[in-house]
This record gives sequence, structure tokens and C-alpha cells, in this order.
Amino acid sequence: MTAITAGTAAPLVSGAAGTHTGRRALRAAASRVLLANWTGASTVPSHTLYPHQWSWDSAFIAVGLSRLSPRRAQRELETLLGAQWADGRIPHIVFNPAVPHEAYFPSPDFWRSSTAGAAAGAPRDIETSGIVQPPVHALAARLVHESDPKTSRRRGFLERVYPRLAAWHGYLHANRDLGGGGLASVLHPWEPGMDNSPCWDRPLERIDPAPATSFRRADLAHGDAADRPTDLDYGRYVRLATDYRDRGYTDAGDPHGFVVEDPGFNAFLIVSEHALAAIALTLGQDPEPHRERARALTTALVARLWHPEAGLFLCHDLRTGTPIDEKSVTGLLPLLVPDLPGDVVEALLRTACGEHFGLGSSPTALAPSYDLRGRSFDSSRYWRGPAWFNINWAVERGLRQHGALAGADGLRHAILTSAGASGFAEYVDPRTGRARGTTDFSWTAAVVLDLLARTEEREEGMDR
Ligand code: 2M8
Repeated sequence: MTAITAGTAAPLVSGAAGTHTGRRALRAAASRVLLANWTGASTVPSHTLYPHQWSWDSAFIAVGLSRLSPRRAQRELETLLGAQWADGRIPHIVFNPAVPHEAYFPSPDFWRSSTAGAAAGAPRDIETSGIVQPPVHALAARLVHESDPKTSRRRGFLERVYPRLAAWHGYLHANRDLGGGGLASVLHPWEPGMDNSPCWDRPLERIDPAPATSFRRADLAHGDAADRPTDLDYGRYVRLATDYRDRGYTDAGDPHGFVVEDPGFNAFLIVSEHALAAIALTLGQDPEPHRERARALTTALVARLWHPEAGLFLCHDLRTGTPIDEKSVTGLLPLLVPDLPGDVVEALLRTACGEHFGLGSSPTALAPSYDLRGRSFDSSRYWRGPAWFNINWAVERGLRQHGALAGADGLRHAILTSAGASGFAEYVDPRTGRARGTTDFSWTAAVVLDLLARTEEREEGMDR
């Protein structure tokens, strides 16, 4: 097993993804996926399984699109921000009215945002869900701007998105610090994006599932049931979303059935807060409030969710006031945070390449979504083991930021090889690399485009 340590550089991408011809073919294939999934103002994650716009998907997609068309990347984010609620939340789905309701569950007639969310400031003329997803957007906006600052400046991109992104963070800060310790909490397993992670098993035991006869899943028409959450999971997702909707999507007040502090969600918030500071500076505004918030969040993240004995950040169940003793890749995502204490970084790097996550164990090793040794590990089922490309892109950035260059180069190679070989799979079996879920998946193609461009920038000595 290759140790992941700071300071050493491995050769650049090698093999098919490393030759110029191989890279050109990969870039062309990834571009075709994103172009085919573009619907005129935004990009669907997949035409079959997810035929609307998703919040954090769009952030990753914008980063990839910026390598093809900076204007389109800006449009992707601005379409999403066009559906922002007056309270600042960015909804996790923006529905395309041209898509029939039967194509995806839960559809707009379940969420009823324009009526049930009216008091919270849901738009009247666009239907959305009422929950949120990880705040990757300000990071994406910064990267989109940096990919072509001239076009961005000419179009006033940052001027338009900055107040909206600041309002989004303001919502999380004002409404979602339900633990009172300075972190944002999530109220539904769909919010951290890792829907059926084993981390949610215990908190979900308390939730009385909606009967399976009360809803009709659309996902099973397009996906293998063994790759998807179970009916029992869905019953609980439906119960929690119904309760939230029926309370007008208000965050304060009655205790929520599910309320968790998630390290990955908060790590993205911190990185995005740093991105807002950079954006403010570019616009001639004061970056200090964003820096101050990033510092406070970082302190709270370490104080509340770091567990030295696990060598990992753990989720925290606010209903019971206890840590959730499961090793999920969400606990590695704080590698994205720039100012972590040195001992925490060292321990995280050890955990990343140890037996639980196996980075560096082979040239194609990707970080699994869940502990390879965990009792609930399942190599096929969604967020219970499979490796996801957006998450590995984030881990790669984290490794590189902390100087673990050999590990970052190895992971970059693994992402490019595995994404191409799997037909831009939604996720892959972390042991075999076999495609799972759907293929031609947008964020998989997007992170490939970004990593290919970064590899070239690095070769030309301009890596950002
Ligand atoms: C998955 O989640 C949706 C619900 O939001 C679903 O299963 O229908 C997750 O993988 C989530 O992280 C992702 O954003 C979404 C669309 O790709 O699909």
C-alpha cells in the first residue's frame, strides 16, 4: 500500500488517460455527456433517473462546463439561483415544468413549494423541493469566474451571484444552527446528498415510515433495485419530507425527526465561505466577514465532529446528542478545509490510505462512500459503499491542498481512468470499478473535464 504523505510528487496521469490521444478522447466523450444533458438553461444529472435540475449537481457541473463554455457554466449557476427562496435557501431540486410528474418521485405536487413554502419565501412561478443540499455553489462560482475572468467580468457574473450566494450562507447560518454550536445541520437524509449512508440508519430508526402503498417510486423504472435505496428508506424519506412541508418548511420550533451535523456539508460550507471572501475581494468589498465566519466554522467543526480515536470526522445526531459511530467518506471531506490543525490533517491522511478507505492501494483505487470494513458496507448500493466521482474530486483537492501530492496525483489518475472506463457512471463498485447506477452521468463527466484541464495547467505551470 502506498502511503499518502505530504511533499512528494508522483508522475502525471499515465496510461490511456495520460497520453495526449487518450486525454483528447476522454475530453471529447465527457463533453458529449454534458452537451447531451444540457436542457437549454441548465443540465440534468441524467435524463432518465433525474430529469430536473439538482442543487449540488449543478455546482459540480458548472465547474466542468466552465472548461467547455464559461457562459454556459455561469448560466447553470444562475438558473439555479433564480429559484432561490426569499429566506435564502437554495432548493435541492428545481423542477422543469415540461417534464411529466410521473418521470420523477417526489414530483412538484408532493413538495407544493409555491403554496406550502409561501411563508418561507418560495418562488411563486417556479416549482422546487423545500430541502437543501451541500453548499458547493460559492466554490463553483469562484472556479467558474477563474476559468475565464474576462468573460465573467464583462458579463457582471460575480456582481449578480455574490448577494445571492451570501444570502444562501446567511440562511444556513441563521436557520440551520440547530445544535447551537456554530455548525449547519441537515434535516433530511437527502440534504447531505449521501441519501442512504449507513450513518443515517440509527437516526432513521425513530422515523415511522410512510406506507409503501402511499407513493410510487419512479427510480426503479431506470435503476437496478440492488443499486438503489430500499422501500423502507423511501417510506422514511417521504415521512420526513411530508412533516417538513406540512410545517411550512420552517426550521425553528418543533423538534425535527432527523437533525444531524454532517462534516462534509460543513466542510463545503467552509470552503465556500473562503470562496465568498475571494469573490468579495475581487468585487472591491470587505472579505473579512466571510473569513471570520470560515474561522468560526472551522473551530466548531473540529470541536464538535473530530474524533481522534476514529482518525476521522463523525456525524453528530442532535436528537440524541451523540456521535454516529460509522466511518463515512463525509468524514474525510474536511480535507478541503485549509486551516485544519496539523495533527488532524496527519490523522486524516493516514485514515484515507488505511484499510477503511484504501486510497493508494491500487492505481485505480477511489475512496468508497463508506468504510470498506464496515458492517453495513455494500459495494453496489448507492451511498453504502460505492465510489462517487464528485466526492473523489473533492478528496483530490483536499489531498493536494495539504501537500499530499503523490496521493492526489494517484487519485486524479484513478478518477480519470475509472470514469472513462465506466461510461461516466453515476458510481462504481470500489473493489472492481464496475459501473453502478446510471451512466452518462453529468457530474462524473464534469469532474473529468476539470481534472483534465488542471493536469494540463499543471504541465504548463499554471495550476490554480
Ligand atoms: C440522489 O438523490 C436523489 C434525491 O435527491 C434521488 O435519489 O432521487 C443523490 O445521489 C444526490 O446526492 C444527487 O444530488 C441526486 C441527483 O444526482 O441523486
